[in-house]
Amino acid sequence: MALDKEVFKEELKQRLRENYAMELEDASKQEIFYALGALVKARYSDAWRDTWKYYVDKHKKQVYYFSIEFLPGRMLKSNLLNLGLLDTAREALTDLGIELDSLAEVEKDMALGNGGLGRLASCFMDSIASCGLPGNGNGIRYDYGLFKQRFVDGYQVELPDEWLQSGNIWEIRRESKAVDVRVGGRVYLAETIEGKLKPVYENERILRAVPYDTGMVGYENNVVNTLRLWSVEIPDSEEDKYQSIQGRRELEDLTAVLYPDDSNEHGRLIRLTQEYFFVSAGIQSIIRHYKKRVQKPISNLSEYISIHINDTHPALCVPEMMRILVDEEDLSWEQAWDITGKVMSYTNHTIMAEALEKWSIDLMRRTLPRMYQIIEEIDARYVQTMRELHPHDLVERTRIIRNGQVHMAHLSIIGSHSTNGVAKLHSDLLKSVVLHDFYIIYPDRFNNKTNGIAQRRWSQIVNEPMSNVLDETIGKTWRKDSGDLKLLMNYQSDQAVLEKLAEAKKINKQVLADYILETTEIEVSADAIFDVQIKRLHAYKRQLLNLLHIIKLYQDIKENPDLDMQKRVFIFGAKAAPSYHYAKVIIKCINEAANLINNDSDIKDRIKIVFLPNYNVSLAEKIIPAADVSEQISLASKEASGTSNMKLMLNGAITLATLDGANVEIRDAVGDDNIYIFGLTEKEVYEYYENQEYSAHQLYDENPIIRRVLNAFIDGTIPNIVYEGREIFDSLIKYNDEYFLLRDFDSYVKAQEEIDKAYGDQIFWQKMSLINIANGGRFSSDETVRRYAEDIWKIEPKDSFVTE
Ligand code: 26Q
Repeated sequence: MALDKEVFKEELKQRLRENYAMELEDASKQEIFYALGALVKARYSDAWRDTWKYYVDKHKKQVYYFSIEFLPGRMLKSNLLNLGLLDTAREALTDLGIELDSLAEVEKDMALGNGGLGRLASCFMDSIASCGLPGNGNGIRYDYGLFKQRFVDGYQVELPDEWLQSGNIWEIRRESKAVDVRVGGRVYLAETIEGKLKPVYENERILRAVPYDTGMVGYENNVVNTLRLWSVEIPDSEEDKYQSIQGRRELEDLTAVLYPDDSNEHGRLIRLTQEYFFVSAGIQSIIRHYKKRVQKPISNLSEYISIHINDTHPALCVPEMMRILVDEEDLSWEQAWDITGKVMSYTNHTIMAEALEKWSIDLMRRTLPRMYQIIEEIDARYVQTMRELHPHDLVERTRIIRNGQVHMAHLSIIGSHSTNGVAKLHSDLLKSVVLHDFYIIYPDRFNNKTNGIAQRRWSQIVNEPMSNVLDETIGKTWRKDSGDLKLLMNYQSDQAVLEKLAEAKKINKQVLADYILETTEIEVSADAIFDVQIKRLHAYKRQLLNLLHIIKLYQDIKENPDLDMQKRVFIFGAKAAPSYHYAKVIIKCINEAANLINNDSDIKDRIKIVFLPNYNVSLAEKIIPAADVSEQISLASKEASGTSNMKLMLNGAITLATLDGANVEIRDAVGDDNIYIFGLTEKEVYEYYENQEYSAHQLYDENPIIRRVLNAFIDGTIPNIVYEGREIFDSLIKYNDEYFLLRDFDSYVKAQEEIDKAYGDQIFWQKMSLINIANGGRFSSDETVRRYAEDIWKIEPKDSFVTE
């Protein structure tokens, strides 16, 4: 696989001549990027075909990961790294007077996801290939990814993300693999000559689903799996039905945009059609492949295929598989149901009630009539079976169709053999609270799979200075096996190593400081603590608690101008769903507080607020290596796992956290002395829910510091937020502070004070940082997908490889 630097240069020049009829000297960055992309793609195309052929020839069981979101970000450097070409490419380009990093910036972020769930799917794609596991992704090729965020007068403004404008080098359109998807119309059952009931469709619309495949390149193992994303088109046979421009538009809109809401379901018709579209296309193409290539009886399907439902958005996998097995493959209902349950597995990513998907019967029946009939049958049989085994009310609470709605989580659990949460605490809460009823019925189906991250991307690719220090200190094996980061524990008292790590961090902070200056015109010092909160904006994640503390610091300094404290830069990155009013109010308030504080000469640069616009994967890659403090401050029990917490610790940031999601496991990994924990525990939160004795108003009345901070929102201290400040104030006082910010405030402030003190002792701080890096390896998504493979999917890695 190795490629000589000189050969690399020649090939690049050759591609430029062929594709652009150009010499290197005359080519733009854009053109060089595309030539390089083509070169990289050519390097893995043989392995891609061979991998596919290997799975077919060896009758390998494969998993298909169905997800309505994938968030890979940029792929150039990751592909180069995995092909073992990163150093060669960098050196070759340097010889040609080109900087790889600036070339890589040409690539548009592939942002076909909102946040955690979509990014997790992409980390899994990397790890599945890197572990040599037979697995593929199935999703939607949105023409527009998640909106681009700008700030105008401190308000969020959304702009379209035109990521496909100059083409996408990584994808291959596979017209020959297109399938038809039927929606709308009416379906009734008619008797065939053999006396069977078969569905007859009337007035339905036919959508053509065209797949675009992208190679998922494994790390130095010659494995290339497939991410298949579907795009809608109008089939030739339907051309005459779409005479009007408007009719065409409506259809073509189906895969035009990603829904930008990661926490609220809106029950929109297009969304439901999107869900069915990629589910039906995906399952049809799996079955077609099975019949054509695997060539085993359909009754053996579960021995060769496993389908994963990533949150409930692809829950229609269950009835769609039933439809194909019963309507098209002529299996009995019982046999089809048995197969479907064995094939399907489901991950839950949230316990927030408002994010649980439900569709009205009416909408479901109108949009997907055959799906609705099948769901009704599943529901009726579920009730019939369970009635004999469980109390009436338990069966009623857990059935799929209830109160005029179809419950997608119920469908996913009932129609699969495995339901998992994404961190220990989250999985326990599913069993004890959120899905407790189902746990009584199906105790064996519940399990935990703690999330993980693509370690190579989130260390080697994004943080070269740190990676070099690691190489010098513990050798290079950690690059392949992140468990070897543990070796770093032997150096926790080695002054020289601590200093080198600190220097690496300083370099990263200076790079970020330069970026901050360039994009926001705010000057920050790389000597300050870089305190980072990066995630979607949501009330439960409590960015507002962070802001309350900053306001307190501001007021402290105003009162005592000589206050002794470490310099701190508070860095935010967060998009709000366009329809999420309260989240947008918080953005405005952070931006106005930033204006106030950054320009107040009394503050003398001791605190700065930087809200970087358009947080996405690429921006995360800039921020994470430069972070000193990782803010993971959600109300305990609300964040299912979190994954930026893992990325930040791996890069040596110290976690400041509630005992929520995977923070609990991070604490277990680094020990109490190397993390700052504060706030209510999940148990205490639930106790408050039971006793209903929380009074935010009382805290406001009794605590002068809280009072002064909150008053800053309504007394003009923070300018330009007359309405927004009032809304914040009311949400906390009038509406009793749903997420217990004021209850956790004191303990948060205390933890922040400890951090301030700790940073003053650099050796102490650097040691904590080292311990965090050393223990980051346990959160590798390689490990996570191996557990899915063994416990749930029952798939095996490709046996040992011979590298050329
Ligand atoms: C549902 C219905 C209608 C429209 C949109 C949605 C929708 C879309 C996206 C609901 C939820 C999401 C995304 C959820 C998500 O990202 N959850 C996060 O998943 C991460 C990976 O497991 C966890 O680490 C985070 O804790 C969790 O919040």
